[in-house]
Amino acid sequence: MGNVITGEKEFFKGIGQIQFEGIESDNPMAFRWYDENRLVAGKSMKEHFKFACAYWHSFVGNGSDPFGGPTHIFEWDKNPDPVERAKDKMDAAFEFITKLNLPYYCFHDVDVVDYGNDIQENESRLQALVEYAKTKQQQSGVNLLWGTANLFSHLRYMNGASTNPDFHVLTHGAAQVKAALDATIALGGENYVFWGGREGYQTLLNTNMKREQEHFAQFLHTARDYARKNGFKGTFFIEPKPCEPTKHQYDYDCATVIGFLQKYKLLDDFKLNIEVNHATLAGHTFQHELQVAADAGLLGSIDANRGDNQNGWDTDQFPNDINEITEAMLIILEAGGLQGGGVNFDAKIRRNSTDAKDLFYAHIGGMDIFARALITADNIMQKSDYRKVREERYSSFDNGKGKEFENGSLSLEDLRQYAMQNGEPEVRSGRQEYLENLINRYI
Ligand code: XUL
Ligand code: CO
Repeated sequence: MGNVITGEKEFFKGIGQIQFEGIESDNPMAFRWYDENRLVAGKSMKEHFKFACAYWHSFVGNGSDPFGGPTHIFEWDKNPDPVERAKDKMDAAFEFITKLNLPYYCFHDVDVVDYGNDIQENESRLQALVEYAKTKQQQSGVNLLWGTANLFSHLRYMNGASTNPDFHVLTHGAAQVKAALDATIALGGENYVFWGGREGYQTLLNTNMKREQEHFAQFLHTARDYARKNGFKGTFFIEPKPCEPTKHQYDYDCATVIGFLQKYKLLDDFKLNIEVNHATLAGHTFQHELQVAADAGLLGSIDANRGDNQNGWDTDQFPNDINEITEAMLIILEAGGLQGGGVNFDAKIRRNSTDAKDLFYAHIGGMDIFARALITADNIMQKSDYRKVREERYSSFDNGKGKEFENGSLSLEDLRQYAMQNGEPEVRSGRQEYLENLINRYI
């Protein structure tokens, strides 16, 4: 366990460091499954997950929604000076992160410190906070999983940033990405994320989709070149999302992004950051998106949250569905883990969750559900016939004519000949209910 780091003031008073107490524990402020040093499938839980706290939801998002203002009144949001206020917020952030023993955090530039309209002033504010964060990271051992730039909130980005029809707007996005990359590099950030906030369109009536996507690709190449030139060794992640805030986002889903990365020759530097609620908005399951990324060798990182089965928008709730996360962990384990990334809680407590403890409950629940899912998935892989059932389903391709087909050595006439000689195929069950029960048995 690392040290708890507080500033001059303690913000989460009366809450100590959260401990692992095991499944017999009745303490809601303890981990029941997440034991960072426990080895599962040859790696500690800490290494498997690389859990990260999302700065924006936990320390900036204040419970406001389109129908009402803030309900989360932050003690750290009081100082009138933007840099001092940002330092208070960072004190609160590192206190929270170290009390939960989270090994990582993630931020957008404007989460860390408020930006105005002066590029140089914004850069100097961010640099001041980077210096402050360096000390905090050293004291605590907490690391930056990824940095990013918010290219969607400022009014200038209402038509996108790198896909904006106005070149001038694109240059402001570039200035922000440069500063966010500098900050990520200075803090030893392990990855850098591009979520295409408003990179999409509202109507094709005013949109040249092809040109916008070319600009997007060129922008990514330019940012990549800058970061590499300045010593960034980490991975860039694209985070797919099909819609919201724009009607149609260019990074629709994993398959779309993989095609884009291939077309614009970005596969050497970019992988995917997959978010649960973005997957479901795209009409997929989280598992589907993970599998698409894993099959392409691009399973980089995860934004953990969940949607709501009745609501069609990005509710960003904390994960709590053991079946969904167990199925996800099966895919992640089979893929050999996440490539460079971790599990970032891109999730927010509800507008009416107003106790200081609520943010702790939310993260404890999320970490425990992943830990329990990992243990379950590993048991399924080790002890059950899960893999065997799946492999046997394809066994007709393992040898003989099936293998020859896979190798590309059979013609269409050869295939016809096989069908003629062998008559009607046997009826074979897909055994879905058997497999669904198997998952529940191991949970
Ligand atoms: C928005 C979203 C973002 C990205 C980072 O839906 O997921 O918070 O994760 O820009
Ligand atoms: Co996200």
